[in-house]
Amino acid sequence: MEKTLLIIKPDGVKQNIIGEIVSRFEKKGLRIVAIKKVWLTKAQAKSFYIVHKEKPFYEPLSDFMSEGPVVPVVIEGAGVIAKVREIMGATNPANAAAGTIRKDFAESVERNIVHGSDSPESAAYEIPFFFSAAEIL
Ligand code: DAT
Ligand code: MG
Repeated sequence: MEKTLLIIKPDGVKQNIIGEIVSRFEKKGLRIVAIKKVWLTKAQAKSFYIVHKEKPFYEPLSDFMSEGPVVPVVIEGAGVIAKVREIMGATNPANAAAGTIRKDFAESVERNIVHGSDSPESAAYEIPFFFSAAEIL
């Protein structure tokens, strides 16, 4: 079964909406197969987002992702990578569709509440970044 990595970013944790976000995926029939809370170091955040190392937003993004605890979540279901991206909404909340997580809660493109894997290749890097096989149930 397809799996993806979601992260509730520091702004989502601060807003106290972990349960609200997780329930949106459960209500769509997707299953939570792993979840934890961790506080990344800046070095860990940079390593997670290594694919963006040439982008102008790489440093501020890594600062933001290490400013407080985050909640990584592994979600499972048929077509889950695309479904989770749809429920999240567009990267920039100004462009996100009504009823998406980013439209409802994000303040800006820099602080946009959630991360979701964008492909099977990304998920294959991102899930083991946070979870061992024994933690995915
Ligand atoms: P997504 O998180 O929707 O997959 P992405 O992979 O292109 O988007 O970028 C990763 C994160 O980097 C994104 O969630 C927020 C930040 N980011 C992206 N584009 C940005 C921009 N133009 N300015 C500032 N931050 C940006
Ligand atoms: Mg991305």
